[in-house]
This record gives sequence, structure tokens and C-alpha cells, in this order.
Amino acid sequence: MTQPQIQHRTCNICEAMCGLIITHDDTQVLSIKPDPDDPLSRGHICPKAVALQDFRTDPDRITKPLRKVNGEFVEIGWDEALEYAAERIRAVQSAHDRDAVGVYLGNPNAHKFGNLLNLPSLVKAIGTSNRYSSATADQIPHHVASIHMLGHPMLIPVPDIDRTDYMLIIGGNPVVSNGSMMTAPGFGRRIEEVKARGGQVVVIDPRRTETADKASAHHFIRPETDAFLMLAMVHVILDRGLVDLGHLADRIDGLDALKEAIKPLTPALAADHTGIAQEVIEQMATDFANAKSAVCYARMGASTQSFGGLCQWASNVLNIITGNFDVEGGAMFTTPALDYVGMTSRKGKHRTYPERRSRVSGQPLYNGEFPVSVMAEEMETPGPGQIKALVTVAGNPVLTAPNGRRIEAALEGLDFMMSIDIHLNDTTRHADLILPGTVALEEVMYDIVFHTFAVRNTAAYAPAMFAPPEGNPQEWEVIARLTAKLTGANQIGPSPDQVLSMLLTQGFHADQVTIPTMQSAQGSIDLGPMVPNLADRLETPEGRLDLAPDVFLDDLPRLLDSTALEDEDFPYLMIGRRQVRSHNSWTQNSPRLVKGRNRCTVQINPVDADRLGIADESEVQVSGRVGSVTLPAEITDTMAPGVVSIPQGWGQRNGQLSAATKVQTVSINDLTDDQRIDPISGNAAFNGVPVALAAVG
Ligand SMILES: Nc1nc2c(c(=O)[nH]1)N[C@H]1C(S)=C(S)[C@@H](COP(=O)(O)OP(=O)(O)OC[C@H]3O[C@@H](n4cnc5c(=O)[nH]c(N)nc54)[C@H](O)[C@@H]3O)O[C@H]1N2
Ligand SMILES: Nc1nc2c(c(=O)[nH]1)N[C@H]1C(S)=C(S)[C@@H](COP(=O)(O)OP(=O)(O)OC[C@H]3O[C@@H](n4cnc5c(=O)[nH]c(N)nc54)[C@H](O)[C@@H]3O)O[C@H]1N2
Ligand code: SF4
Ligand SMILES: [Mo]
Repeated sequence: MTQPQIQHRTCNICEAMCGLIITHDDTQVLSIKPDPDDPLSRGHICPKAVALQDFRTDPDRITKPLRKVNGEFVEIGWDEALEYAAERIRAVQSAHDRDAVGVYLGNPNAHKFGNLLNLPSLVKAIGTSNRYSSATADQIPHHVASIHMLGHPMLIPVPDIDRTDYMLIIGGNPVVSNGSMMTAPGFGRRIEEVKARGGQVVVIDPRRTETADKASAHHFIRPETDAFLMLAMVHVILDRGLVDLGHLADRIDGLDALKEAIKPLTPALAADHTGIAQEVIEQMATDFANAKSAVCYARMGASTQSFGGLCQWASNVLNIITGNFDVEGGAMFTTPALDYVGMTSRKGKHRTYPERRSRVSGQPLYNGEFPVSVMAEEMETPGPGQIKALVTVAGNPVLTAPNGRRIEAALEGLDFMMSIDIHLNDTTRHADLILPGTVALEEVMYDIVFHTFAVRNTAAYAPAMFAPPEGNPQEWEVIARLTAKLTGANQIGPSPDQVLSMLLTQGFHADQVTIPTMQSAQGSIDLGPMVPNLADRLETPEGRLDLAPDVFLDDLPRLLDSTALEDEDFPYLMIGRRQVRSHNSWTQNSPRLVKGRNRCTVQINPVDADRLGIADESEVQVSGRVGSVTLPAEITDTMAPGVVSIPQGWGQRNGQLSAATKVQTVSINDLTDDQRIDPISGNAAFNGVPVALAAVG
């Protein structure tokens, strides 16, 4: 055994980028502790950080290429595997067309620097327009709002929570999730600090969440009615002459069109739809406008719903018309060391959006990707452009996409499927070939994406801590080698380190942030709080900010027509839930994370449970248009009446990954409906799914 060594690195599991201090020797991790001096996370970690080591030593981890022969996976060599992959991809394309090979990229890629740098070349080499990712199960409404209002999908407003006086949180549970499109580790402490300086945090959620418990106030809302609420607040602010466009005033267009468009969106109407009293809505609007600084933050609950596009637009409008955009304490824009927006600038370019529409049901394409909701129909529906083969990289759509079992059935009909993954799970078990990936501790760490969304500018780099399993190339190299096989190149491109060094010279902190300075820093480098900068960075062709893009105004009639009528067959509304000790669908094999009672329960309000004769912990059948599941009830007044919640990420049917849980759990996406979609952005509407409940036995 070698002498213990210490490495500072940021955690790659969720978006929070917590600073870690890891003690290790040549073969194993000895301890994982929070870095108290990290300028962003300030000593915060969650239980998942310690599990980082488990993903490396997981006995079920795939470490050799697996090829399916007569229905059984057999180990094969790397050269043979890459050769086979390239040959099958090209064979399917020769038999059909280039678009016959679909690509699905999952969430872990966003945290894997080498993948992010190399996947675009792989996708280009495959040459397909059938591209999908978890982004349309998650966040595309944010990008769509930024594209239409600010001109660039990655110019994302981030709440300046550390200086705000009033924060309105709509459909986010950052005390559990640690923030999303808002990297904000230790959110509970950050809320305490807002309150300690005399500010307020108000939470709007159909569930009284862990975040709501720490906030100054919480209001239940009927799922999918948030656009009514936010637009009614805008209505009040306009009506009472509380508008203040601040320093961006001479760059903002569309105020008159906005005024006209939202006339019908009154607080009385919003009260009807949301279930929040009219006086409360009016008070929230005036409090927001009168606060020294304020910020509205609308997330998952407001984006993965039928009005996701309108919600993200409305949230931006609230911040802009109250002078809380690009100013301290409001919604601000980061200046990261790796300037992704600058690298991909659209300044002066006229483009039309959506870029395309999908073949079968005409859903919009943004950022070069079709909505994951249409992936099944694109596999099932014959004709030119039909998906006949699929490549997944770090994704598990059978458990994470709406109506995932429809995707699962469609996978069975493919001519070829391959996955780059570390697990055999409900998605990858359908592959003809699995190439093993490498885990975080075997790779360099630099976060390209989440520095762009962080509430404070920092930069951190760490080299790989361990070698990959014997014979396994680093994952970026697997991707690069497959690309080379497809293009016929006899060499792979530069290493992630080489690319990073180059990109940092073009960023906002080129003088201060290089790989050597980050390595000698012993933890994250502090680059300070966010600073106003939007005036020079607007990416619309004319460099102006549009308050009232047509794409949103044109969707208002659909909102106004939506009725709160109850569906007789499915009278309850289902929403999702995130949990502290799991991450999406892939951490359920870590014994230290899954230990304890079964957390895959349906939460039901006591009044509803009473009416249905459902006892706590008894089995309940939950059914919707696409499927039905049975799981234990958890009766709790944290749920709004009429709304039930099931956690996401469970329900692995393949025995292997559920070994650690011992109990059979269910997947919420056996119930979510691929036909429920936000037509503006194409995002899946996971929330507000109509369901029926019945006691079992
Ligand atoms: N109903 C409902 N559905 C949801 C959500 C919800 O709130 N409600 N949330 C949505 C959101 S926000 C997201 S981001 C998506 C996520 O959707 P996905 O990205 O499809 O799913 P993950 O669970 O993140 O699956 C990650 C996959 O990557 C593999 N993996 C993990 N680490 C590595 C690695 O280092 N290398 C490789 N090659 N593979 C790795 C895992 O084994 C797993 O197969 O789910 C969405 N689905
Ligand atoms: N522990 C843990 N942390 C995670 C993850 C994880 O799986 N586990 N996943 C990571 C990922 S990929 C992401 S994208 C982020 C997401 O992070 P968040 O955006 O914080 O997501 P959730 O925790 O799902 O919170 C969504 C909230 O919306 C509420 N909600 C549902 N429907 C509605 C509605 O119609 N209106 C309103 N107002 N609220 C509604 C839900 O009750 C829930 O409290 O979390 C990340 N962090
Ligand atoms: S909050 Fe997220 S980044 Fe921080 S330790 Fe937990 S999983 Fe890692
Ligand atoms: Mo996500």
C-alpha cells in the first residue's frame, strides 16, 4: 500500500459542484470530506458525495465490452467491440438512411468534461438528425425562453440568492436537489441567511417540501397553473404602475405588447385556477415589486409541465419589469472561466426557431435535439427517417422518459442498439453491445456546464485519481475511438486537458485560471460574486431584449382555454419527487444510499386517503392513461389535497440493480404520458398527470 494522498475535487453527481477533500491511496478511497474553504459550497456536502467511491467499486459495474450473442451477453475485446459498433451503425444506415440511427445522451454527460468535448464529433460522424437527450425531460423551456428573449440558449439567468431580499421559488426543491439551473450547494443555509438579513423566501408548490419548511411562507398550488400565477403578478405590477426597467430600459422591446396580451390574466382568474387567494397573489406581486431586490426562480415543477415555455417566459418577465434583471440580488449572469456562450456566440446571426419539427407529430426541435417524448413514435412509425438503431450514452430513458415502457417495447424492434454505460439496467439490457464507461474518480474533473449556472463564479480542476479498470480506456477515449472508426481517421483528437487549456485562454478569467493555477489552488478558485454584464452580452441579432416574443404570446389562448375541470376517470393529479439519497435512476445500487425503509411510496393527503379508505403503508394501485403501478401509501398533510407524489428514478425491473434495495420498487414513468408535452418547447409534462387511486386488497 502507498502513502495516503489528498485530492481536492468538486463532486460531479448533481449540479451543486460541492468542494470535496478526498483521502486515498493507490487502490482505494480512504475518506471523502467536505471542503470547508470552498468558496461556493462552504463545507456543504450531501450523503451522495461519500457514495462517489461506490460507483467505482460497484460489483455490478460493467468493466468489459459486452456483446449479445443468442440473447446472452458475452465479453469481447475492445478492438472487436469498436469495429462491431462502427460496422453495425453503417450497415443500418446503408440499409435505410443516415437518420435511421438515433442517439440519446443522458444526464451524467453534463458532468463529464471529456464526454462533452467528444460527443459532438461522434454525433457528427454518425451524421443523424435523430438526436435526443435528457434536456427535453428537464430544462428545454429555460433554453427556449433565453433563445427568444436574449438570443442564446445558454444565457441563463441565475438567482443571486446570496444578496437578494426576496426570493420566490416556484416548482423547485433546492434543499433536496441543491439547485438546478442554479448551482447553489447548501441551499438551506442560504435561505437562513436571506431571512437573517431581513429578507423573505416564498415557496409555491403542491407539496410542502423540505425547502418550504425552511422558507418564510409556502402556498399550495394546483399543478400546471403556475403561468396564471406569475402572469397575474405581472398584471398587478403593470396595473399599479410598479414597472421599473432599470439599467436595461433602453434595450428592452415589447412592453406595450406585453401589457395588451396579459389583460385577461387577472389575479381573480389566477386565484380560480391556482387555488391561491386573490389577496395573496396581489400581496406577492406588490412585495416582489417593492422589495429592494427580488428574484423569481421557476424550476422543474414549472418547466416539466404542459405550460413550461410560458412559465419560463413569465418568470423572466417578472424579474425584468421589476428592475431585477442583471442586478445584484436579482437574476444575474455568470462570467465563467470557460465562456460557453462566447465560444458559441450567435451575435448578428438571424435564425428561425424552432429549428425543425419532428417527423411524426411535428414537435419542435431546439438546440439540435428532438423531444425525448417523441422517441418511441419515431422508432415505431415506418418511413424515411424512422429510427432503426439507437446509441445511448449515459442515459436510461426506459426509466426516465415519459411512458418509458413504450420506449422499452420499441427498443425490442430495433435492428441494432448500443450503449456506453456502467450498468446493465432497464435500458442497456436491450443493447446488442455495451461499451463500459469510466467513473468520475477515474477522470479529470472540470465542470463546463455548471459553472455557467452557479450563484458565484469559481473554477476547479482535478486530475484522475485512479486508473480505469484493466484494459478500459477513459470514456472520452472510447467515444473518440468510435468516432475515428466511423470517419476512418487513424488518430483520435486532442486530450480533454489540451482542449481545456486552450478554451480557458478565451474565457473571462484567462489571466487567473489555467490548469496549473487550478491545480496548485488546493480547492476551487474564488472568482467572486456575479456582476452586471448583460447589456454587452445580449445575443439577439440587434442586441436587444424582447419582453414579448410572439411564440409566447401566441400560446396564451391555450393557457386561457385550459380548464380546471376534473377528469372523472382520473380525478387526482400526480407529481414527481426527488430524494436526498438518490440521483435520478442510477444511484440505487449503492447500499449506503438505499439502506433503510422503502422510500418509493405514493404520498397522499389524509383527506383523500380517508375518502378512498387507504391506510398508511398499505398498498395502493395508481393508474393513468398509459399504465398502472402498485406501491405503498404514505399519508401526509405535506401533500395538497387532490395531488399525489411518487419519487422518480426507481422501478428497475432487471434484478441486478435492485439487489441493494431488496424490494421491488416502481417507476413513475410507467404512469407519465408521452402525449403530455409543452408544445412550445417540446418538454415532457411529467407533472399534473391525471391518475386514479385504489386501495389494494
Ligand atoms: N417522472 C419524472 N421523470 C424524470 C424526472 C422527473 O423529475 N420526473 N427528471 C428528469 C430529469 S431532470 C433528468 S436529468 C432525466 C435523467 O434521465 P437520464 O439521463 O436518461 O437518466 P439517469 O438516471 O441520469 O441515467 C444515467 C445513466 O448513465 C449511467 N451512468 C452513470 N454514470 C455514468 C458514467 O460515468 N458513464 C457512463 N457512460 N454512464 C454512466 C447510468 O448507469 C444510467 O444508465 O430524468 C428525467 N425524468
Ligand atoms: N437528491 C437529488 N438531487 C438532485 C437530483 C436527484 O435525483 N436527487 N436530480 C438532479 C437533477 S437532474 C435536476 S434537473 C434537479 C432538479 O431540481 P429541482 O428543480 O429542485 O427539482 P425537484 O426536486 O424535482 O423539485 C420540483 C418541485 O416542483 C414541485 N411541483 C411539481 N409540479 C408542480 C407544479 O405544477 N407547480 C409547482 N409550482 N410545483 C410543482 C414538486 O413538488 C417539487 O417540489 O435536481 C438535481 N439534484
Ligand atoms: S449536493 Fe450534489 S454536488 Fe454536493 S455532494 Fe451532494 S451530490 Fe455532490
Ligand atoms: Mo435533470
